[in-house]
Amino acid sequence: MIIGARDCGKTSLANHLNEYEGRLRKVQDTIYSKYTIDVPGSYIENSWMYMHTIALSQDASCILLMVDQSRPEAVYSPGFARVFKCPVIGIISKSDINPENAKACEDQMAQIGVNPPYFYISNETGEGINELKKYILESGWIEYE
Ligand SMILES: Nc1nc2c(ncn2[C@@H]2O[C@H](COP(=O)(O)OP(=O)(O)O)[C@@H](O)[C@H]2O)c(=O)[nH]1
Ligand SMILES: [Mg+2]
Repeated sequence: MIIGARDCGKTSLANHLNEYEGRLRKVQDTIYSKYTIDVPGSYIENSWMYMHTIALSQDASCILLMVDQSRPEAVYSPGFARVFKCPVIGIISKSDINPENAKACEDQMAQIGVNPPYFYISNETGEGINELKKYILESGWIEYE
């Protein structure tokens, strides 16, 4: 399950993980695909909607929690990551831009309660995507054909 603010790159990452090469769809709904649940950014940006994210996480084997390197303002409540029963992986997205924000993103991950290692990924250059896939596969949390 992929969570993060609007435009942080959730759907682009889901497309990479599902090996989908079609057009990038912008929708407000939860998108269930072969390997991913793509959660609307509004569920994260409005803390009163956290219950929806928590409910959806019942179907997830792990959470990919994204922080956007190009917009490092805090979007999650402190400690939010600790509500999930499944493992939470910290993803710092858009690693191709604003590298000066990397430290702020890692500080934010720690605030949210996500433990390292954090994965820097770029949907544009492909940086970090294979490493992330390998990490998830080797974890044994999901079956990936
Ligand atoms: N530079 C850069 N842009 C990205 C990256 N990932 C997504 N984008 C762009 O950011 C915008 C939002 O991406 P999208 O995947 O729809 O984000 P979502 O709203 O979280 O699902 C789109 O214009 C993407 O092309 C990335 O890794 N680097
Ligand atoms: Mg999206």
